[in-house]
Amino acid sequence: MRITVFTIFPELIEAACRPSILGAAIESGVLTVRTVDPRDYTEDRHRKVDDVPFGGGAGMVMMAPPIAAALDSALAAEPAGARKPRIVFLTPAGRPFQQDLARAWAREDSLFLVCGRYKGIDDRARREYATDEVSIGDYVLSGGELPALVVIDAVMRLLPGALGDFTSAEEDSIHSGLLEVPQYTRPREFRGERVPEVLLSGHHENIRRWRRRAALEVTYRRRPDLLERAELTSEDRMILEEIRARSGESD
Ligand code: 9D3
Repeated sequence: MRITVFTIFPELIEAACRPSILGAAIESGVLTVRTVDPRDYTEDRHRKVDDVPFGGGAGMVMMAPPIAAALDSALAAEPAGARKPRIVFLTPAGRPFQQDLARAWAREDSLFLVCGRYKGIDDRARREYATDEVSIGDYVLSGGELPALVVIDAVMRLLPGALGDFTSAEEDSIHSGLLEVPQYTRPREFRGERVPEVLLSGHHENIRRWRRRAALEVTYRRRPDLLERAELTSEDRMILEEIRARSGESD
């Protein structure tokens, strides 16, 4: 897969995408990340990429022409006959980026990630090019670069062959929309707290059941909204009824 990040801070993306940091996917060549700097597509002496907003207001808006020229150049450089890249604009007004999007995007050949700064990007660039628009959450950042890295990390770990010991099929079955179960490693006792006995038993079926119950319990308590979308078996539903009944007793 090829990911192209459009940013006026290429060093920020490149530093984080060094093979030693982003790991196996880049090292093995399954993923290549490159940057395109809209500043290199300006035509004025000052290489200006932003300007004051029409209608007034504080802050600067990224101009459409340098971004458009950068995108046109990268689109023209795509391999002949390749599938069209998704052109993703990172914006606070985008749809929430979630695991289902990461899964879908991991199947693409080429992704363009367009980062804004300041007060965002001239809306005409978005209307002309964006195939997708995503936000990574309801908090204000200073630009789309960290969100782009979040997208890269989430997609990268789903690429076939990216993680030696973890396939996306496993990810789907293990994750299934629930929160993670508590994990333990040595020592067996830490400040008087012992590791749950069942995990030391070697009884795989009991361990599987304990973990499933723990995942259902932690999800019920902290993120009950996730249970509506989770893939639940009839056994899960029975366990949940029990958890609900028990939590009702203690209220
Ligand atoms: C004036 C209204 N602001 C929107 C809340 C404008 C604005 C603020 C911050 C426009 C861009 C930005 C910079 N943020 C991003 O580009 C961004 C972002 C974010 O701030 N939070 C979560 N996800 C994302 S994706 C891109």
